[in-house]
This record gives sequence, structure tokens and C-alpha cells, in this order.
Amino acid sequence: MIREVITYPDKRLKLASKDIEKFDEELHSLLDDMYETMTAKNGIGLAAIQVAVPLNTLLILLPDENDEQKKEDLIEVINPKIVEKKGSIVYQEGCLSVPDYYDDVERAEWIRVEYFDRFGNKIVKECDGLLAVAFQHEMDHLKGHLFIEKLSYLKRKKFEKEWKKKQRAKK
Ligand code: Y12
Ligand code: CO
Repeated sequence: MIREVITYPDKRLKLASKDIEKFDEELHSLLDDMYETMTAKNGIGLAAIQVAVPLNTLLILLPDENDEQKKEDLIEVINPKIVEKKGSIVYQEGCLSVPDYYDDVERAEWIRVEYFDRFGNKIVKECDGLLAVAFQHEMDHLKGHLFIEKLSYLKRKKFEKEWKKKQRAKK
């Protein structure tokens, strides 16, 4: 089932998500719905809070070298923790919860992350480049943060101006 993606400035996006304790059917159907929602909306990453569920889970599905998103490349992440990070990368980010706005954000270029899969198996993964950016972007959602909070003062003002203009055009 495709769920509604909540968007800025919805206050629920500021909630700190809670750890998942049961790796049960309810979790599996949440993950399945998140996958359907993310792919239906052309996303490459989605955190549960974006579908209004404040639980520590997220999905990442980067396109392959032919620009295709294959289900076998889907990464399902539960209760993630970054245990090491290095370097710096600037990437132009976008977010399904902040439609129509993209801007450069600086993050760690390499991370080691520990998490669980949908069956409760522990995974330790090292990532760099776009995958590292995606993990950090999605994990910020779990703490109640959006990428626009990482922008400089001037860029944040630019975002607010564009957002207000879009709201006026909608009326
Ligand atoms: C690098 C940078 C950001 C991430 C986080 C995941 N971000 C997304 O999946 C963004 C998706 C997105 C898709 C859009 O396209 C449609 O909605 C059709 C989009 O365009 C509009 O809102 C008009 C904006 C964002 C991971 C790695
Ligand atoms: Co996002």
C-alpha cells in the first residue's frame, strides 16, 4: 500500500523515532509499504517518519549503472548506528518531504554503520560516496532533522523564500 509522505513544515518530521523491538509481520508490512511508497514517488531513500511512523527504520535504493532501481539492491535498515566516520563530501540533496528543493550539503564521505535487517540479523556495513550520503540523510530523519537545517543562514533564507512563494502560488 502506498502511504502519504508528510512534508515540511509538518511537525511530525521533528519527532525523534524509537527503536524497533519486534521483527514481526507488522514491521514487514511497514517496510513493504515504505518500498512501494518510495518507488512510486521516485525516491532513493525513505525513513519511516516520512510516512508518519516514528520508528527507527529506513530504506535506501540507489540506481545502478543503467540508472535502474532494482529491488535486489534494496537496503532495509533497522535501528542504525554510525560507529565510525571519515572525510568530507558535498552532495546536492533532495528529499521527498521537502519537494522541489535541492541544495548542497556537506557530510562524512565514509561511514561504518551497524543495523539490523528485517529478520533481526545484525549487519555491519562500510559505505562511501552517495551511499554514505543517503545513510546520513535518512538517519537525520530518525533524529527529527531535515537536510535544510544543515544549510548556511543565507541558503536557508533562500529556501524559506522559495517555499513561501510556492505556497502563495498554490492559493
Ligand atoms: C542523496 C541525496 C538525498 C538522499 C535522500 C533521498 N532523497 C530522495 O529520495 C529524494 C527524492 C525526490 C524525488 C523527487 O521526484 C518526484 O517527486 C517525482 C523530487 O521532486 C519533487 O519533489 C518535485 C524531489 C526529491 C539520498 C542520497
Ligand atoms: Co529526506
